[in-house]
Amino acid sequence: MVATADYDIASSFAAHSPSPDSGKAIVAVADASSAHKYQFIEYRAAASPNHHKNVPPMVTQIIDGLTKRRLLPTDGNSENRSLPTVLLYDDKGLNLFDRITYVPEYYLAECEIDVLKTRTREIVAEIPNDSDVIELGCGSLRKTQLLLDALDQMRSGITYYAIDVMPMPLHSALGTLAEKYKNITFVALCGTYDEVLTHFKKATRRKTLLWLGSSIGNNSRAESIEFLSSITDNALVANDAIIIGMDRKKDPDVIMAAYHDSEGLTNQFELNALSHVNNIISEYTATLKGLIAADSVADDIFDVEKFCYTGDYDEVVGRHSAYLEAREDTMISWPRELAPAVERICGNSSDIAIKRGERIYIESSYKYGKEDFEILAQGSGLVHSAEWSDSRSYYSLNLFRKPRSTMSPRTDVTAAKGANSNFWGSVESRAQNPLHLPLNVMARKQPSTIPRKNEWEHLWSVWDTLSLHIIPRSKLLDRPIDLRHPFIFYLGHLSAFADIHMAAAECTPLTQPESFAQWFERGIDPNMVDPTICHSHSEIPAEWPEVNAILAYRDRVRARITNWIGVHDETSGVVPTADAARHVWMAFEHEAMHIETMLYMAVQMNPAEICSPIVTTFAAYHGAQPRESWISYTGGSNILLGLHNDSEGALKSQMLSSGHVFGWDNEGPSMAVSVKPFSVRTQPITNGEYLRFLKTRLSAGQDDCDNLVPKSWVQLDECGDYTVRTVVGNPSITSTEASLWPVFVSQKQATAYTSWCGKRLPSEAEWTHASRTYHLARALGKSTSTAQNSFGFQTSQSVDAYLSNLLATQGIDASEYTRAAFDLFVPADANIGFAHWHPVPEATAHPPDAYAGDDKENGLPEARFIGNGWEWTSTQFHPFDDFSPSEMYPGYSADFFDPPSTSDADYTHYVVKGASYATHRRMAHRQTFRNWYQRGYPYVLATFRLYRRGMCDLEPELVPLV
Ligand code: AVJ
Repeated sequence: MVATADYDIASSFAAHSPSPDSGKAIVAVADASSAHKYQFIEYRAAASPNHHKNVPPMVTQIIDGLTKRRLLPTDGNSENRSLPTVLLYDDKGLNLFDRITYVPEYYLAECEIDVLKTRTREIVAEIPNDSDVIELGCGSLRKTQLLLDALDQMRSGITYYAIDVMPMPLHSALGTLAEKYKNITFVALCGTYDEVLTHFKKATRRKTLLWLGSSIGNNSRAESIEFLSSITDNALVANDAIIIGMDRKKDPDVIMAAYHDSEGLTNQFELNALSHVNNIISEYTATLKGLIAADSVADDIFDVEKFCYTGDYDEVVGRHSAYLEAREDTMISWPRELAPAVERICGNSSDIAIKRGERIYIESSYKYGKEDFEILAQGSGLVHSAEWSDSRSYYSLNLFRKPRSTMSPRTDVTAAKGANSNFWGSVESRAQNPLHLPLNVMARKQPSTIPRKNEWEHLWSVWDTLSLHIIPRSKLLDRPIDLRHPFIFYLGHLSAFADIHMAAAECTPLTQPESFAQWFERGIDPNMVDPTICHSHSEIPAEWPEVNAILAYRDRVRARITNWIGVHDETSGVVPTADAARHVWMAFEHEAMHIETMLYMAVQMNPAEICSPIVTTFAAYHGAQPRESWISYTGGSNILLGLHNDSEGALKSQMLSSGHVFGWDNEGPSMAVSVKPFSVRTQPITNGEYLRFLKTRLSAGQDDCDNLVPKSWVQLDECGDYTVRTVVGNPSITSTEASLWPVFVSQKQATAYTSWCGKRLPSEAEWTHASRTYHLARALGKSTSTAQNSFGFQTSQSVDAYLSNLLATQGIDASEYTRAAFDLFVPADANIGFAHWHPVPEATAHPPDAYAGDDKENGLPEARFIGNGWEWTSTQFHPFDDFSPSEMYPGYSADFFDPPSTSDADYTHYVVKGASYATHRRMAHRQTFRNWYQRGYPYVLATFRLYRRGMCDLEPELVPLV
């Protein structure tokens, strides 16, 4: 990790102290001339006594980098010698960099200052009174002061900490600041981030970390995730925030100009690293000779004159790389005194011949796109909760918060740090590769055939947040949805259901008390039209057991699960039977589904009684309308629905095979259907659009309006402004981003809307075909670079035809994918698994970014079929042909199929597809997962989008009425 914000070479020399508290000395700096002081806390471990005998780490790194050629992170296939980036920042380098921040081409500095100036109120709103603000690195006074000005005026009780490995920059910065801001307490922390930051874990005050200046850009994506992960784990508690300055992906010419300024400052700045190397080496050689550095004869290893600076921008990766290139053949000759060290590091100490044109890598500057913010957040256990950017969207400050709990698996960066991975997971993991797709579309990590231990732990932490924090103890007997039991039932239900299936998997007795398995086995879902109609369910006890007794039971069941997973873990080699694995999967997905049920029940509580799981601010909405776009599909006659290889009967008594995918009984057996040409709007109907529909109906004097008001809304006043229900607050539909969220309604309400505008809901088959085709085309389009793929998506083309072309470039027969139940290629920034605790604006509702780095070159309109909300279909919930109910849980689906003779008008349950923000990632990825609800059920996190028959281009009148 390059020590950053405003760098210091010494970071690399600093020793790492194992315990943050060990070498700590508090030195209060008393400036005699002033009453205003700052505290100076020393965290650096005392220099080790035999330090001088060892080769300094920086010298070692220099030798190592110059003697070995490496594939640099994400650098394709060119191997280069390299120098540590931090070498750019000696005194001269710092000065040059400071001058760079004033040249017009280097827009980053100006943009950051612009953001700090224009968005001050929003930024300060995120920093509470009596909290700590901690800057990583000792920031430039120019921008730090902008923030401190505002904090000084608008906040009280703020302590500002600056961290640096060297004392001098701290003294000079804090000396000035402490003098200027009487309202703020200043503390200097001297040490590496590792040394200093753990100190804050114990702090009781709220805190906001600042990592400004696009310093993050010097680290590869994997390094950034690794660094932020460790901050999340070691320095942050729930609701703490980190604000990171990030340069956005944009027009490559703009970026190239920033790193090749006309005044030639960047050139001097980069080349200065070579002089810095010369200084470090000759200083060290002098100490070996026993001379004082100043007296030594220069032993320059580089002939700086023979090098020039070159840089290039990789648009796909989003990274500028800087190199020092030899202008003619030259030698790196090691001083004699250094020979033993060089020999030890690389095996021989001969001079290095550098050929003309060879490039030595020195620096990367990574740029970020919209999707990258989410990948970074989720990969490091954070929630991306705000972006403040300048008017051109060139640069942004991004606010990330640590949530109380998360279902996002951390990114495994070990693989990504390897040399040749320029793909950082913008498509999530998938189960199989039945189409033999190119490896770069495949995720690094395959999902396991049984749920992993950490996935269970994620489930449990989210469940506990929901059931024990969001819903206060005093409300556990409440019943916000009268078609459901009180909350407390579900507290017992999850454990009882899991226990029954674990007992079956292990052929062992139920966990004590066994009565819990009876009372809590099955909940209720009565018919809404006739509530006396209800499937069989548990008899509820006269009085609910004590909460603590239920929690103790929960813990015993969890221990049992942990134990089973430990025994059958992938690495253990103990393979379970397919039956046992199915029981465990049922327990897992059942629990995941109930998290969502509990969430939408909590959403229906009195908002004043909900304890928010994370501090969230909703962005203001300025009235920009969603950008409408439609895409078409040709369809076909042999499109397969459902999972074909998970027949409970056929797998009985077999061992679980690797790569096996679990599905519920209603997902099989697979069935071929045909789909006629159709078109679909790329984004679902938003709250804003639905509100306009409602108002139109009202003004037309329609009397069904009460039934049309979504239960996901709360009416504020008679004038008809509404807010949207979430567990993190109730944002207004007219004045916040909630206007651009998909609306959550019942299927009846959805149908009222579609018929009002002359469209319809999709069938299950259409939805399935649309989503899997689209997301595969999208992923493949991204991975096959424009070079290979000279054709882009044509607006008049169908998505399936476009996909066929793409597949053909890979030698894959297009008909294959309509027959395979592979996991969906869910974009990594999909709002699933509580990436956010609320919906987010539909991507296409944003005005197009200056340069989003999206699928621009391929021209495929952006759409998301997965995440935010489930989607209603027009398909009645019937079994597939030859369905047989699971023997392990016979009523799971069968209890909800209406009798085949039911007339369409009376049909109760309809299929819902996709995933909401509260849906577990595993289920969100499984294209065959089928959900169902009664069509009048208004509480589910389900939205809808418009479909119509035929291709868009054949139907020129296809302009939506809204
Ligand atoms: C200080 C890392 C933000 O990468 O843009 C400026 C350094 N290098 N010109 C960047 C830099 C070349 C800068 N950062």
